[in-house]
Amino acid sequence: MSDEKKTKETHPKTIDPAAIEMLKVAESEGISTAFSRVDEIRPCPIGQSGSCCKHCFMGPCRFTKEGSRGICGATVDTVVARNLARAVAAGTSAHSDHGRDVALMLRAVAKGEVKGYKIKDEDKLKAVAGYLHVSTEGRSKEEIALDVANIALSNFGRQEGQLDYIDRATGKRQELWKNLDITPRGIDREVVEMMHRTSIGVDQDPEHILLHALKTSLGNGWGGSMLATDMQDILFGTPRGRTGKVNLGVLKEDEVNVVVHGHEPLLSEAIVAAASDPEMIKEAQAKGAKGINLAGICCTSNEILMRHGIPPAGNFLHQELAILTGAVDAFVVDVQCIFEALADVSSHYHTRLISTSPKAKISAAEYIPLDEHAPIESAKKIIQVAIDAYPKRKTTHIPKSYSDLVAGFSHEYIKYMLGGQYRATFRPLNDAVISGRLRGLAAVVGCNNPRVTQDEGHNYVVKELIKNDVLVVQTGCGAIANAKYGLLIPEALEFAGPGLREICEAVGIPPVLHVGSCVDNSRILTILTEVIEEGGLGEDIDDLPAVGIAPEWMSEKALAIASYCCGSGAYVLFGVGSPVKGSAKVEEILTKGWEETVGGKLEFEPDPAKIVEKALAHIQAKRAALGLSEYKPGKYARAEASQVFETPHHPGTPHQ
Ligand code: NFS
Repeated sequence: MSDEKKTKETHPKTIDPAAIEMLKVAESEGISTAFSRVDEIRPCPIGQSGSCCKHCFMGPCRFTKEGSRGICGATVDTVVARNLARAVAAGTSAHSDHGRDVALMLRAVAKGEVKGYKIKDEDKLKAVAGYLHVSTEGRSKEEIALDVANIALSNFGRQEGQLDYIDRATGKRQELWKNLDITPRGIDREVVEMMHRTSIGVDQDPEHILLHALKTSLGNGWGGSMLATDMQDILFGTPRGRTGKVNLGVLKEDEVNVVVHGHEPLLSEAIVAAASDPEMIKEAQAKGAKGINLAGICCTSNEILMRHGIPPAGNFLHQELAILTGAVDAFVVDVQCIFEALADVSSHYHTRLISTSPKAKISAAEYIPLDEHAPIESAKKIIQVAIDAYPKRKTTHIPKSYSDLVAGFSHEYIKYMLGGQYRATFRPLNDAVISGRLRGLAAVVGCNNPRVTQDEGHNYVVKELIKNDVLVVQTGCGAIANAKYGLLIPEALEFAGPGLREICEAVGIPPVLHVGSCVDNSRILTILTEVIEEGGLGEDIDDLPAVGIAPEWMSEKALAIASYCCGSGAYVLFGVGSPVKGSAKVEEILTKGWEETVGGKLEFEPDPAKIVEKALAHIQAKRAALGLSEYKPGKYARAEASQVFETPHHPGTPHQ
């Protein structure tokens, strides 16, 4: 106990120089942030381990002793399983409700009801129409898009049968899901059933509860999230490689700074357009600013970074820090991962906090709702608020730290990079893994969590993996984390092992690929499935020398992602701590149990060094099972450590 206490009080807050600088500002101005509040609130050890049942008002029942029972007689195993299952349902609902809104927007655009938005990516539309069996012959893109949107919407409320994208999984996986009866029928249906089963006195078998958690989460990965990704690509364009910058240093002293935070690109896309509108820029100049500077936080930032190169000002734990610079004129939020504390922090500055979603009322914020029929008009109103606020700026403190990055690695773009325009293929990637140049693949994703040092886990894990010739893809706040330390640029190959370096140099990609926002983890499912279909690496995702890691997770969405990755066959390692520590039985179901039934498993391992060890051991075991040549470090090392990139010190290192 005392050990645990000591860790919490003494671990450094962050490894990011920009954050360190801003935390000094917060301290000197007496403003609390998540970094300081985390010291004031100790997590309840019973709730933290999943051993508190609040599902009825006879309790809450806290399970503190071996063999104790709830008032209804529930065992701790049932309760821990229920708590995890509910988190998975909540996470699934967040991603999927986002997907629903995108489908509704696509339908409105197809009907010509949205001023300023049109279907941007016809190739993607046709590809998606193919998955959904919508005919394209001789039809306008609007006609196709209307069918696509309607079918997408039908996936949410479907009562029987299966989600349309289930067909996109390998044949073997589809068969497995069918046999286990975990093929999701309708996205909403599985979430509702999960809530029902975990209410008082229903499902009382931990394994059975968690099987439905898998089914629910598969409705996220192969449903809500995958639909969100696809419809966003159709509407706003499929990401392609582009360069950008990241961290608080992207804020500008002499321009109107607008920061967007949240998740859905439906409004932020319009804000990108409005911020470059010559009329708006003229307005800004009339107030003495040189222009309008747009930046982002969290996943809405990833969306506009991937498609427009708009710079992230930071990840999850940077949201308050951005406002503390005193240089943010408008801080615009939609849904998810938005600290309620933003209202308090912005009250110390001239910053206008603007909420935009009818789903998320923020008492102290101004409300400028997204007008679904005229998003650009809503965006202009928001930019105008920022322009009007600009002259009221007081002292500012913008850290100079920023780094360069490359983003935009949709699965389409990765295939294009590997094979070219006409032969887009994963073949070179498969061959590299088969020959042992690449040891394997890893997806390192997820949040920041102030219970651990910000970005330290992300940075350590990814650096170790690339050193060991593992190609890394990243999404969400993890991608922003490592972008800050220069790992998302080709210069990061200086940290890569010789085999990975050779492949990346030949193809012209960095060793760490930014695949997008958290709903874009569905792109990773597509990549893994296509890698399998390319041949030579087994029959299904659980055959691949690949792992999923979330070193600093905190949200229910992360648990939903972990579950669908496991359900799809992946080995997933989560850092920080275990939300199922209260039940050895549940821990066993998530590891041994799931490995036997679905081939994937979920393990919680707080030590980043052990995460890397376990990941590499898993990759090695999968290589051996496939009969691949044993990976020999150094086999492909060149005589001298020459580099294609001349910069001796990569410019991505955050500078103070
Ligand atoms: Ni993902 Fe994106 Fe970030 Fe975590 Fe929150 S922004 S949906 S939940 S904190 S990675």
